[in-house]
Amino acid sequence: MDISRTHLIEDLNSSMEGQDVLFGGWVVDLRKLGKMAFLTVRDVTGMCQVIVKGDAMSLLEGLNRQSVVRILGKVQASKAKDFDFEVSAIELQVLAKAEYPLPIDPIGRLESDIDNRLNSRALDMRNQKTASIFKLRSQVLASIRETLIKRKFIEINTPKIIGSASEGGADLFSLDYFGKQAYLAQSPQLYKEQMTIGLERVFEISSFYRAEKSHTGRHLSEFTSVDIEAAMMDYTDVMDVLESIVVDVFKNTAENSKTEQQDIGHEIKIPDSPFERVSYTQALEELGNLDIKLEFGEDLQDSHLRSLGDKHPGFFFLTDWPMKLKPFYIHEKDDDPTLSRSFDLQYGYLELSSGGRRLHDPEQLKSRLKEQNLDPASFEEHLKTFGWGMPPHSGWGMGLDRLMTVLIGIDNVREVTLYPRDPDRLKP
Ligand code: AMO
Repeated sequence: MDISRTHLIEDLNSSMEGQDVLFGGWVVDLRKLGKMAFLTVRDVTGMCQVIVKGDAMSLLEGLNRQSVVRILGKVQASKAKDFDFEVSAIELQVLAKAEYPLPIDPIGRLESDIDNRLNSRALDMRNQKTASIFKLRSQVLASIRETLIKRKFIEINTPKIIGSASEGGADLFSLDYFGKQAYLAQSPQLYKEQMTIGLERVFEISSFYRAEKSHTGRHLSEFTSVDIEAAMMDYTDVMDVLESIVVDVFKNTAENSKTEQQDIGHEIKIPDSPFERVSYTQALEELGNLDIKLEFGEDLQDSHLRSLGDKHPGFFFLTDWPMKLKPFYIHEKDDDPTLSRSFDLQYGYLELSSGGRRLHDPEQLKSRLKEQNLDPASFEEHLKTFGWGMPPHSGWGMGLDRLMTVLIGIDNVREVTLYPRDPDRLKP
């Protein structure tokens, strides 16, 4: 069966009157009026009206909406108010029938809740709002890659099946690996640091895994992380890289996704920069002024972050966290070793990214592991690379799913993840 097409729907226009075109798509709407029928057909690029008359009418018998058709037709002027041209079908081929009724209404006339849409996720992609979210996600990924490659970062792929934890012991999914204990990577932390030895500036965009029993709009068991690591950069340098990535994402999508913004009903606004920088110590003061008293060294809980977020509603960096709250690989400050060269990027209360300068001295790293009750022996493979001329380096990891929720102004990562995994969802 020939399934080729000469045009995508976005290529068709009223100046092509009289021209024969061959295109395909799914039937969004179908109205029969006596001896003729009006079809609205969509492909991924657009929608057009098709007039069917004569012999082809018999093919429409029992044809449900959302079925896939291929049409050979002639472009002509249209009297319809929504279309300035239409296609008069010469031949119509039904390539795939859709069943009736479908589990969700992909036109979105009947609103389905998120669980029903996730259960029929592939069909949900015919909902233009959903499709636009994932078209935007693709633009965001392209923008991030463009910014990083311009800055001489090299894209890498690190293993997801690993023999020891990258972020310490908690929240690990374990699995049987030919009789040995293995884990799903929580982050590319150790590998990306190692790569600075020869590649200097690396990045990875990939799925990582956290066995957190969290039921929130911002936690997934499998999330997409954008990670960078760079030799000869301090934490403030990689904060600048992060800020330019975020600003570029907003600029590129604001300009190049007018249709998508219309479909999702949200206008993307470019954030002001530079982003505000608030130190942990300042944050404690600000909370103190709100009568929320915290001791130095206490972690900021969700409620504290919400209070800070009310004061700083957009993007801001929270910097210089106490060392005791940070993972073993983070470097202390020279002037005050109780503080770290580290940061989180917040959007209001929401943590989008965390990162910092890393320890690169093998002896310091070994003692830090012991201080944190981690066994240097299980980090042997990692530690040995630090004797091979490990440059000073810094980096960060950013949750792409969380960034997407900010970009499109919603508060559930499940909306921006194709097939989300959380403690209650393993299928489809
Ligand atoms: P961290 O654990 O803070 O740091 O993770 C970095 C960012 O990843 C996102 N994230 C998540 N998103 C959705 N669901 C989750 N369960 C989830 N867990 C984390 C967040 C978070 O800010 N190795 C360090 C980063 C570094 O220092 O380079 C790390 O993994 O947006």
